[in-house]
Formats: sequence, structure tokens, C-alpha cells
Amino acid sequence: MSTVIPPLSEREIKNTIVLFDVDGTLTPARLHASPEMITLLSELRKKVAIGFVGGSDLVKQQEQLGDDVIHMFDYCFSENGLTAYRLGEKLASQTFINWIGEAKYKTLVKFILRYLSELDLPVVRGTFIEYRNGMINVSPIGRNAATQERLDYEKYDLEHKIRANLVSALQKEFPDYGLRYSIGGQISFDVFPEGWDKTYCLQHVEKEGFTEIHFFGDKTFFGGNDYEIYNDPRTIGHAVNNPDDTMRIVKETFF
Ligand code: M1P
Repeated sequence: MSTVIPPLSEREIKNTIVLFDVDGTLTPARLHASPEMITLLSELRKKVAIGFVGGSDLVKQQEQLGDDVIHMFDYCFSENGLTAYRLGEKLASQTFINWIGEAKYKTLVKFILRYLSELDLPVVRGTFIEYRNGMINVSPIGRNAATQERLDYEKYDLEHKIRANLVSALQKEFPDYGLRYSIGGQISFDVFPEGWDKTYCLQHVEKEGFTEIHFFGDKTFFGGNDYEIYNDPRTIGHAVNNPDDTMRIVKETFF
């Protein structure tokens, strides 16, 4: 996106921001955004403010959307907004570890690792718990799985309910921890404090006085990681099936 972008106050459609989920909405899962999508976002940004709100960390979003992602969007919300940028400047952020404390965190990790060690999956790789700023991400196969291994695991998981069963076990074991579990992708699920879902990012845009907040996401069903923000009374939700669907609805709505 190399074109000159007008300041927020001079966008064609005033007080409006469009937020996008990343995986399955702007890009195919874990893959790059198409050149057509990047061009459309650049054009859209001349009309309204734009932002993304993804579950993954910023490094993954840079891989998927471009190294310069913090300048391609007005707002960048990684890890549901726990890591936030506005016009390329970092905003204040919170951390999962400060919130939960070392002792409870250790108990949680030990339980998960013990549980995973007792599963007998067809394939396992590495990085079963990814420690992030605002959450942990748990993957029974491991985050190092290759693309085909991901696809195979996703099918296997759907059939054998590996992630759903582990989430139930965690809910049963830690009812008083105040945690939420979200199965947003193909091979893992996110664990974060109640309220730290994608609606967390809305506090940043509300402060700016946006009166119309659009949100596009593909996991808007109950239990999906777009569910809360899609259904939040502060947003106008658009449910999509894939990036092509996103482009179609953006063109119909804003051009
Ligand atoms: O953005 C959706 C999810 O994408 C990844 O999930 P997976 O690796 O299972 O496909 C993860 O980064 C996850 O945190 C995120 O919610």
C-alpha cells in the first residue's frame, strides 16, 4: 500500500471504522493475503478507517499481511487487541501472566502437558503451548505442524473432538480461574481471561469517537473466536465464508 492515505478526520465516510478478522477473512488460514485483497484494503482506507483484530501475535500477522502491516492499517490489534497499534504507534497493553500469576499459570501448564502426553494422535510435532502476551495457545499436534499436517489434523480433530474434550477438561479442572477458551483456527485453541476476547479491542476505537464500527469475521458462530465481537451491540457484524466473500461484501457496502 504505497498510496497517500488521508488523515483519519478526512476519510470520505466520517466516524466509521471497519475491523477485520485475519485468518479465513483477509487471508486463507495461516497463508498470505492476495494482492487483490491488499489493493482493496488500500482503496477502502481512503474512505474509512480500517483495522484488523486477530488472535495471533503480530509476527504472524506480518507474515500474512506484510512486513509493514502496522502502517497498512489505522489500527492493528494482535492477540485480540492486547497488543495494539494506532497509526503505527504502540498503545498500552496488558499481559496474561500478570493477570493470572506464576503459581496458577504453572498449575495450568502442568495439567495441559500431562493431558497432552496421554493422547495418542496419529502425528505430533512441536510447540504444544505457545506463550503469548495476552493469552496462551494450546495445540495438541504442536504449532510446528506443516500445512498438510494441519489440514489432516483439523479433520481428525473434528471427528475425535480432541480440542473440544481438552477444553471441557480444563473447564472442569479450573472452574474458578476466570478463563475463556476459543477454538478459532485449525490445530489449536486460545486461552485468555474472560472479557479478553476480540471485544477487548473496542475500548481503543470507542475512545476515538467512531459511531459506526463494522466487523468482518468467519468464525462468528457460538464458540468461534469472532462470536463475541460479531454479536456485540457496538458493532455491525458481517459474517463471511472466506476472503473472496469479504471482498464482495466490502465492495457492495462501501464502494
Ligand atoms: O486467528 C485464528 C487462530 O489462528 C491460529 O490458529 P491455528 O494455528 O489453530 O490455525 C492461532 O494463531 C490462534 O491463536 C488464532 O485464534
